[in-house]
Amino acid sequence: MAQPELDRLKAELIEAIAAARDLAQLDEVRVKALGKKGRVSELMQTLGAMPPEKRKSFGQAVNALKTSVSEALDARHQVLAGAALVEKLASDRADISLPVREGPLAEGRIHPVSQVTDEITEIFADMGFSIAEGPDIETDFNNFTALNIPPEHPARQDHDTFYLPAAADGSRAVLRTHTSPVQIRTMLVQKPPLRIIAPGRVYRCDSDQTHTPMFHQVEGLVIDEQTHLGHLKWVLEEFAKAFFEVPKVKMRFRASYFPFTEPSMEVDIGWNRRTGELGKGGDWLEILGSGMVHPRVLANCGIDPREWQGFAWGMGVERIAMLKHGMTDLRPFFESDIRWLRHYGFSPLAPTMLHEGV
Ligand code: 2NL
Repeated sequence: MAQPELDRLKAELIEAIAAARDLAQLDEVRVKALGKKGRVSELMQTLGAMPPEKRKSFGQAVNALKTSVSEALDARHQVLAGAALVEKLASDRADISLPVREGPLAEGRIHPVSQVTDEITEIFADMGFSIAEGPDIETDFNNFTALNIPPEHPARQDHDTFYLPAAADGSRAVLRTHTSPVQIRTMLVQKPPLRIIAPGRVYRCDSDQTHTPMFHQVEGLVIDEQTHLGHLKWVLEEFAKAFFEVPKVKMRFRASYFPFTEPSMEVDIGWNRRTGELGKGGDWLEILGSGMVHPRVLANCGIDPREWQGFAWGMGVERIAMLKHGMTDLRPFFESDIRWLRHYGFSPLAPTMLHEGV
């Protein structure tokens, strides 16, 4: 190939470079010219077959062509890249008015059972109670016998107990039907005075509109030398004011029966059926059961009832959550329906509202 042909090729390639409208087209031109099988590379490959005297000058000419084409490609690349950037800046706008998408901490919700358990526990913790926990699978002694519910006692039937298969010695473990066994365990290993609160899951073989086979309780226990019914009433009144966030609460202590307390009392708070207000009004809502610890229960736990006395109470977490938050149905607590959770769940970022009314 002679110089005029090389010049023509150069002109042709330079024209193609100038004609490239964008970076993709320019790259096509680059590959066709300088790529492995491109026009310039093809010329380079012909060098080997040339006589040495021609090879040198032709090689220099092809190299010059290659340099010119490379420079033209670079220059065009700069122009096209600049134009591409200008276009991107013009079209690619960040919409800074777009709201930030909420992360898991803002979008997740705390289940009402967790929220209400924490609120109850915190109120008693503020009064000086310690939190005690125990296993869901209990011995028959801790769940029943120690609590003055011997094997033939009719209250065993009321509890609708889930029994585990009998062990080799004939003993049968149970799913605890209340969190009282946690208090029994504490009394068996700690010396009084005691002030403990026992939150947790409990199980009863019962399932309908108002009962689920698993639910939650918080129980409380005070053991001291002189502690009496007046202390029980004060503690529960302070609790009701803090929990229901009211400065005053109308309360009623109604005589009742539990095998593990004597006397036993159910506690109601005032309720205005029309407005839904809690703490006042002409109607009553039961919130918990309570009483003075039965002397036999103390004796069963190695505590001398002539030296010590105490009071205890127990409340259902779902029930008290429903009262506070105007929920009408128990079942959605355990259905994991995201719409219910969004509606009734609590934001982890919301400040706590405890003691507002106190
Ligand atoms: C209720 C009633 C109650 C207790 C629980 C208790 C525990 C010990 C000794 C004596 Cl170790 N009592 N707990 C006392 C009275 C009532 O619960 O209706 N709960 C939902």
